[in-house]
Amino acid sequence: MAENFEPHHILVTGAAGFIGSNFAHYVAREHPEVHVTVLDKLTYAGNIHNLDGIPEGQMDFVHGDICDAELLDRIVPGCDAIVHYAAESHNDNSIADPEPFVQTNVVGTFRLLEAARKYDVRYHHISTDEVYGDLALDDPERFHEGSPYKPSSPYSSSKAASDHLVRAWARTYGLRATISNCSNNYGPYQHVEKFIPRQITNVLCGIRPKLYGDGKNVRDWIHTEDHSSAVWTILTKGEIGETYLIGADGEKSNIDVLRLILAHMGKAADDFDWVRDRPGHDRRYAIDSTKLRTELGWAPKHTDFESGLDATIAWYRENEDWWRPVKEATEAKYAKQGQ
Ligand code: NAD
Ligand code: TDX
Repeated sequence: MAENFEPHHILVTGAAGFIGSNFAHYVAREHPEVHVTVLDKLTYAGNIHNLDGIPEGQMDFVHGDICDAELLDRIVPGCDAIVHYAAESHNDNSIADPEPFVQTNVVGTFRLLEAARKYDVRYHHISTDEVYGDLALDDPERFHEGSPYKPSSPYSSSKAASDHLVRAWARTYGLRATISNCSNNYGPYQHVEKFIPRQITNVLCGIRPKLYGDGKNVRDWIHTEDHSSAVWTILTKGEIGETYLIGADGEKSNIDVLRLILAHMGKAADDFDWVRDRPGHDRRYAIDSTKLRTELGWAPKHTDFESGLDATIAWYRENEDWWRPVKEATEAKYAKQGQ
């Protein structure tokens, strides 16, 4: 195991979004001695209120673009680590309009790597299991650190490109970098464009949930808090230059997840619409996280998906003010796509 790294001041990009804000809350709660600087462009997916409750002295917020090299020159030198979450993150959007994905996910990562290299700052890269493509439903294999890259969508290919940049910067320039590839996250603050919050808020609005294709596609669900603890573990104990896969053995078909949501919200099992499939729709993701568990001693805490889902449903019920302002526009966009 590598020597422990003790960060004092972390730059967290994209922390006004879903997973980054959960990580900022996690650090503020579990490691209050660490200062967090958030850099976020506040795109449609960012909401500064996701950071409400983090004590002022522990965090500062910079509104800006990761592609802005001059801005990075001002904020990176004061930090001893960068944890890079900022991204265009939604597959369906990447199919409708891929350009922002190349700009933010590829060019933005390049700018951050250059800043990390210039100021010799430790860098942790947040990526996705989607870079490995998909698995057949009956394949006994799961993704592992040696799986070949085979991305399917403009989103996942832009994330794959960014992973390759990080590997090259680590090998060629000796950048102190690590990478993690995580499976599908769920929990509070997730945008209503994504599968689980879309269906929960549809039910709350009296709209029938929408299921793509045959509903048999499988995702490997992990609670976002477990993703945060894994990233913290890799940042502080991970071996420089290494990649770690993050997953919590949460494989479920979309139709099973939807039926759980319907049951937990008092709806009939067939109270949803089948809609047009996503072009290029990945069939199944599944993560083998043995390396992270055995080498770094990490384990997930939220191992009961149904109780995590219940808590997530309760969060959306209690936080209608948070999601209501963006719900209508999100559904209008889907309606145009026949989804
Ligand atoms: P999100 O869309 O909820 O949030 C993205 C955040 O990045 C937003 O706050 C947005 O304003 C910000 N941002 C976008 N472009 C920016 C730019 N150019 N400069 C600065 N900020 C910018 O995304 P998420 O679901 O929280 O995903 C976060 C990261 O985790 C992404 O890198 C994603 O690829 C990765 N990931 C997500 C999942 C998942 O299930 N959602 C799983 C594995 C990995
Ligand atoms: O309305 C829907 N109906 C439906 O059946 C939506 C929005 C989705 N789906 C299906 C498509 C997928 O099989 O549900 C599954 C999950 O869809 P998304 O929430 O869009 O997630 P996914 O495409 O799997 O990607 C997510 O996990 C990996 C994140 O959005 C990525 O950022 C992450 O890298």
